[in-house]
Amino acid sequence: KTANAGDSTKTDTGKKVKYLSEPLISSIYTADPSAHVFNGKIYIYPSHDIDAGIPENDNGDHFAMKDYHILSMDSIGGKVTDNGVALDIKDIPWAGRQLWAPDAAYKNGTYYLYFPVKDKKDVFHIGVATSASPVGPFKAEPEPIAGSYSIDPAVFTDTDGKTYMYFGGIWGGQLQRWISGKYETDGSKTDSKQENAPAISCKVALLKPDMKTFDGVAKDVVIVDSLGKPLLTKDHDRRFFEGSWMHKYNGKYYFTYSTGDTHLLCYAIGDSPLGPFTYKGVFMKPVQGWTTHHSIIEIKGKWYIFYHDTQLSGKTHLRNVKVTELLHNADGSIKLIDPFL
Ligand code: FUB
Repeated sequence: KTANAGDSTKTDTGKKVKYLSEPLISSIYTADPSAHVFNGKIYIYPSHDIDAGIPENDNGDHFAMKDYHILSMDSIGGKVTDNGVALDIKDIPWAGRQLWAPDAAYKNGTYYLYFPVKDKKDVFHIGVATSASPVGPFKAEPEPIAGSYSIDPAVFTDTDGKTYMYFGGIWGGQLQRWISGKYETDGSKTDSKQENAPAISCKVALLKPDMKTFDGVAKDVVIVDSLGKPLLTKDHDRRFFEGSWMHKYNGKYYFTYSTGDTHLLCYAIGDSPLGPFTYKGVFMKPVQGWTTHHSIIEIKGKWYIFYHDTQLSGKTHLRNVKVTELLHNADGSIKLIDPFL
């Protein structure tokens, strides 16, 4: 498949539009791009979307991915290389199905790939695999990270060297089934069902220096409104759904995430990587396709957002990753991005 710069297409609403940016690669479908700068080069850790022939449903069964390919580029706008299979589901001893959005980190000569996958009982956990190369191949640990559950790991190393993992996603990501501390097999398919209660939070865990284990039990990433009150379950335009990321800008911690069924990317700012975070607003309008998932990096003094849409396929489970500049305003707010011109 090829994409021509400036292609216009019909969105889900039937309106003709032009995209803000073009797919980074069109030889395979890629999504959920977690970008990092290692040794001055850009590496993108995406999901590798495939058509497994599974009908679309609210559980996300149609996202039936089986391996990861890591993309690399020397600079924004430069050639994008697909570095081939970095990890295959068949080489993860505990995995059942659905390799979803991964992330990566580097420490002391080793690259760590963090990945969510359902175990053989169909319960999502997060695993870790290691390699001496940023593009793999990666070797998976025999078990998931103890105390991990749900999806969408996002790993952030602070300027003091401490590394945190943010994780979780409601609905198909199963986070709502862990409210009691144990997985409820017949639990809710969506959220807590308590409309006026605080929304289910993303989780955050400090990683031990080995980068493979949690240092204690994961905690809630609390998002409050301008009055200091936690966002509520019914607040679908603002509450956390999935796809978290963390970046630090001017000494403040920016927790960014997707609102899922309302298709927005939002941000909340805090004074600590553990929060609480005050909701600030939407920074990206809905993309084409149901899901929206991003990462944010700084390179050569500029900030960029990596994201995905469905420009190449028009199908929600066959996505393509993109990049565009992200601007912080003088007051610390993020300039709203419209993925369509
Ligand atoms: O790619 C599968 C799932 O779709 C991800 O885990 C979510 O964040 C959403 O993008």
